[in-house]
Amino acid sequence: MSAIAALPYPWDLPTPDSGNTVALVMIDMQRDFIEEGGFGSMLGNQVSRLQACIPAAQQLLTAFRELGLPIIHTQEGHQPDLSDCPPSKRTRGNLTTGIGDSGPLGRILVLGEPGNDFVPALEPLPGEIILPKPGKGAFYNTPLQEILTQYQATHLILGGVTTEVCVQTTMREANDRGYDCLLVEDATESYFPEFKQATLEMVRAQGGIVGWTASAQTTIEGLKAHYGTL
Ligand code: C5J
Repeated sequence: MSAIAALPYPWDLPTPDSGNTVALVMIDMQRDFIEEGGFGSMLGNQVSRLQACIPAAQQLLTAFRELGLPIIHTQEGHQPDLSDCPPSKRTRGNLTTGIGDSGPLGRILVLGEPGNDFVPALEPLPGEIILPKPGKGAFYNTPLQEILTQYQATHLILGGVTTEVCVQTTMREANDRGYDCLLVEDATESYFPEFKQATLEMVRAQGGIVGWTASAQTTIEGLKAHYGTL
């Protein structure tokens, strides 16, 4: 049995006296993916689909804030001169307006532009880490591992968009680096429902080959039971 009955066995949280902790990694909850006029819609996606995961993502953020646990918000985007954007990324997707071009939300997928900001409901609070990242995985070309080491994080809870692209890539990178990962099912979303479903199934297959999944409610109950405020 898991020490935390709510969470999927054998996923477990570090004990409060171990010095280790669990961090929330909220992936790319940005206007560029979730609102019309950004990168996601320029690629032809129905971006409103992603809004479904905002309430559960908010609940997770609230729980981590109440418990004083570390929160990292990743932000996919490129430097204004696009020096960190490989040409292969710019040429994908039959775009008329592509990465670096001007769109309704400013320059597409460029750091500092309005479209690259977080959706208002999920704005980071002071003290929370904002991690710009040029790739799909949040460990690629970022200081994420050093940040997690400073926090002594051994366990990661993940949410964000999109499930099968940046969320799954980051979860796989984290798994290879030895982190125990839990993906929160209703706090993540995809433009393609079948890809989301497949991702949830493939990460927890084979006894948790990449990690585990649970609902936001189950996750928050587990966190609060473990860290003390239920
Ligand atoms: C994509 C992401 N889909 N955050 N980025 O390009 O998943």
